[in-house]
Amino acid sequence: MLSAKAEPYEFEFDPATTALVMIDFQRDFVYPGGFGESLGNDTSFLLKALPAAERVLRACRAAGLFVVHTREGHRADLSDLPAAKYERGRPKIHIGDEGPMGRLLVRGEYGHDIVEEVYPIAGEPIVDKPGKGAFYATDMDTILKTRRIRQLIVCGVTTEVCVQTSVREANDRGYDALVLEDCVGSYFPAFQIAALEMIKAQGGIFGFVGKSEDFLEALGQQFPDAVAPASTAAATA
Ligand code: C5J
Repeated sequence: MLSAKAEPYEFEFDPATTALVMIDFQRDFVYPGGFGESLGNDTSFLLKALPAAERVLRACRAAGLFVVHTREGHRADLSDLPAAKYERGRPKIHIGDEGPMGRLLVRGEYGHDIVEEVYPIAGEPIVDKPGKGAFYATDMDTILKTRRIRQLIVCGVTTEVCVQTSVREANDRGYDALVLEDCVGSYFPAFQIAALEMIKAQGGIFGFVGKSEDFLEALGQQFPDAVAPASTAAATA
């Protein structure tokens, strides 16, 4: 069992039963012209989470951890899009309308897909979800239980919406989740802080919060090569 510095206390995890969950790193959220911007948000805030999330993803791959990605989006015919979600925010451009990256939040469109920096590779399932939570109307729980996963390391966007909803759902299903605070992003600095506080309050009411460097240090106890910077790994190979 490895132990990573975290709040409210150390996060203990067994790499064999731990999955990295990468939530909604989609162009529609992190780039201008997508769904996030259609709701009036400044997307540049979310890009801050990408470099650390990419480092964690590379290390987890090298250490052999199971990796799962999620995407929020809808069927091309919008048959799984509730009217309430379509109308909410009274945006000028709605889900399903044509934008500069294709139809907003529609599966198969360029904007719906994951950004290159953290793009899934073979063996990493992508869970397409119609809602905010990774477990609602998806096979996420089946995928994790089939691999006997019990602990989750969580990166993604946005902190107070899809990340937090997914962590709450994971908690109710018996998983322990560690949210890496520098690997999650919000359009609202105040919500970033509040969302992370909520997770770790009351003794970790629905999870743990830590920093990527502390998680990587813990992972490096068992897999030193996996967390070594690329140049160091090459020099020692
Ligand atoms: C939102 C998400 N913010 N992925 N989705 O609508 O957090």
